[in-house]
Amino acid sequence: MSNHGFDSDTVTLSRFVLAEQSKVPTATGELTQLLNAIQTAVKVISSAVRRAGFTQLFGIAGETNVQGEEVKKLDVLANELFINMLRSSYTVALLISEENETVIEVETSQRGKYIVAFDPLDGSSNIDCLVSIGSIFAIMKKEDNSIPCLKDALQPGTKVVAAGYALYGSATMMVLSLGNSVNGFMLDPSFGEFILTDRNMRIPNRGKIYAINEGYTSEWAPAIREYVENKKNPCKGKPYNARYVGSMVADVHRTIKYGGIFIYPATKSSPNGKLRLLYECIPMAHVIQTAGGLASNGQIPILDVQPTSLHQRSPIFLGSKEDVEEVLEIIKKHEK
Ligand code: P6P
Repeated sequence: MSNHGFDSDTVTLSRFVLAEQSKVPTATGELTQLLNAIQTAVKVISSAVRRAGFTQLFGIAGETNVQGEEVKKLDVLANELFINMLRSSYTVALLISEENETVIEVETSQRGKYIVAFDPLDGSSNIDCLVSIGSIFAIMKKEDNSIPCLKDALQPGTKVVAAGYALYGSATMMVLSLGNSVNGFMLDPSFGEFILTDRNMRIPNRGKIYAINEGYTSEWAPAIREYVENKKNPCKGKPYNARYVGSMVADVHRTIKYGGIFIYPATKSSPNGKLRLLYECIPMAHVIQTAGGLASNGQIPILDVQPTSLHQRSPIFLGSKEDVEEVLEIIKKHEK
């Protein structure tokens, strides 16, 4: 008998998180509430990203569209959505955003026990050519009852309780790591819910793809040049494929699905790399490590790095365990 094409027992993201919450006797439900707030922000961003082309949402802030309405840049809209949805979830004590120079405070009456670092719309420079972009987030706990401040934001990735991203690609997908497993949820626009499509995502132990911006080859350290050369002209085996979207969420998602490595190294012009530690490197490292891969800054695991400032950058080597170990060995060899 037809179910009219609908699954009468579909596992939505909300249902999945509730089920995970029920496994933790001390759970208060705040994390579930927080993740639902992020879900709402992502659903609106997804809709805005898909409509951007028609209503010139991606225009420069301050312009008006054909209806004479004030248009906001998509990343301004995305940032406001994350802030408003999270503040009104009564689950967060402090917010850190790629778009805000300082920490974002939360009214005392609205505070909860979590801290969220997020990049509301990463890769937004790609929106005008319709390349996939994403939102990235990491969730930590406020460790004490003091007034929330900068020190609460500067926690190492080992303190992250949940992390994930939304990918606004050919479909909109949320990938969520709760520390024990990574699960992927596809947005079904026909009824506006994220449906579990990729249960317990695991990254292959080794891949055949390397992702790095080779435009900076002249600025790389010798170890990076040696590694990339080995991928192109290996002493044995076949060369790797080169893939680089230039949108971190798209490059990382492909790396989890197919295996391989994503690298944004230190360069002469960016001696600490370009990607931000708190809301790009740490969340992606949490997802990759929970999925069985590795994420390093070239010296130590990304999750072990002690942040010292909100917007600090970090080199990142992320992906399949054997691929990351291979580049780290070459880095070590060059340090001798
Ligand atoms: P480059 C996008 O601007 C971004 O922040 C990341 O999403 C992406 O991985 C990186 O920068 C691309 O940087 O220097 O290769 O253009």
